[in-house]
Amino acid sequence: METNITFTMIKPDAMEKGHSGDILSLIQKSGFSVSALKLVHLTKPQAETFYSIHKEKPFFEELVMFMTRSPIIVAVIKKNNAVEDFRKLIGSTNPKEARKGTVRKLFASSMGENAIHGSDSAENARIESSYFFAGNEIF
Ligand code: 3AN
Repeated sequence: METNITFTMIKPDAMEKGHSGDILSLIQKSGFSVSALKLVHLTKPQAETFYSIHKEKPFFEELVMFMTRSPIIVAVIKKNNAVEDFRKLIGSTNPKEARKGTVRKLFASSMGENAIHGSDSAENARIESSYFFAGNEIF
């Protein structure tokens, strides 16, 4: 499995607060290059499909409502050891536990509204990238 790409989303809370430029800058300064990027406004079915792994969780409905609230940026980014290094850069799911300098420490406000997504495995990075950039051979 290729490990040099991962998939990210800059979530509605960060977009609404105008943090997308600072987040993309931090990502690039941390050694990632952008292979594909676009602005999308998720529909309810798209958000439900993307997060289907969480459909039994108590926060699922809240998560879908949040992710469809405003346009988001979705991107495929590249670097050696991308998945692991990007999870370190974004920080813990709970921003209160996120380490200093991480995206979530800097820009997230809560577990639900935590600014950014990063794939948790190389396989999921490929699946999630294909979901938004199907048929795209540039990454
Ligand atoms: P991560 O985004 O760090 O991989 P996951 O995969 O456990 O975290 O959760 C996916 C998303 O579901 C999170 N980014 C967050 O927006 C939401 N979420 C997770 N746990 C909670 C929770 N306890 N309450 C509300 N939303 C949550």
